[in-house]
Amino acid sequence: MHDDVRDRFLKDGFLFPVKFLTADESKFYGEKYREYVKLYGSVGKSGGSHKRVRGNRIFRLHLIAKWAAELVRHPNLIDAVKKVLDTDTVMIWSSDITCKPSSSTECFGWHQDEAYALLGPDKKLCTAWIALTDSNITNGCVRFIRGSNNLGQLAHKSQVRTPNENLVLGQVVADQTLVEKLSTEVVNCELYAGEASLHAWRTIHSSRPNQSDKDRVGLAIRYMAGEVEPVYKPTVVKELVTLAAGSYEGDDFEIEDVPTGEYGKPEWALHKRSMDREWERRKKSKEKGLLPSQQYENSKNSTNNNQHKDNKEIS
Ligand SMILES: O=C(O)CCC(=O)C(=O)O
Repeated sequence: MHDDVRDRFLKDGFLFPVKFLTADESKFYGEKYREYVKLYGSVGKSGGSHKRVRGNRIFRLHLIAKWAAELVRHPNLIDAVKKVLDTDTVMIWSSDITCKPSSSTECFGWHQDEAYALLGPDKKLCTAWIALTDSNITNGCVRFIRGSNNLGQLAHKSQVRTPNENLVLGQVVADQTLVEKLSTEVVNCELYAGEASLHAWRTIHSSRPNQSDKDRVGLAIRYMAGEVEPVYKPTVVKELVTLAAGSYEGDDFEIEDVPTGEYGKPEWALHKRSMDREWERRKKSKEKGLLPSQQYENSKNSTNNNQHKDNKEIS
């Protein structure tokens, strides 16, 4: 059974639906999320009455509320993660709320999560996407390319938002022809609220705009096994991570405390410490030119320079 689940995950690059919550639990977590938005959400600069959480409040919800800390440690979910990562130690590198408001043009371009994290080995990391509302074709569910996790690490380029493509993330797979070639392997990950999907670190995925009249909301949790390390050593910045199962013997990460309350001073302080560290890591990685999109630009420039040099020599 254990091997069967992992084999399928390694072959396809995803697993769903993972039905890990009871109906009551699903209702409880949905209500908790809506309460969080009521308390900490805000309307956008352009006005309107639609509230959503923004900025740092999108991230690491599991540090600011006991209910979220329990959700990301749900035994059924952790069991599934242990199977696909083949590990007893499960840590959480980050978590983020992905809310697509009703009738919004927001979408995600085709990407591998690996392009955003600079962590490895890839088979020891995965994303769990928990549906806090139903997620389907109409409201822009996540889409996976079957088997793309076995294509290796792909170059990513930066892509800016345009009126036609309101991209939430700034990096997409550079070789869009490859993505088009694989269009027959695209699988829509439709989920009911309370279900989850798991996808591999190198699975190419994206999602389309929400064309429904209700928000589509997920909580994406980045899980990793105990042996995961930053790709670049010495570590750019030692990040804070959550221990969800087992024990951590390494020295690359610092383990975060577990929140005991809900949105109190100690919880927000815990959250701020981790977020500050994360932003420092993002800033320093960018300064050092380590982002995949920066490396892609550099490799393009050096190819151009070499071509230029070769031309010169020829003439
Ligand atoms: O929520 C979405 O539509 C996409 C999320 C995503 O790309 C991710 O969680 O890795």
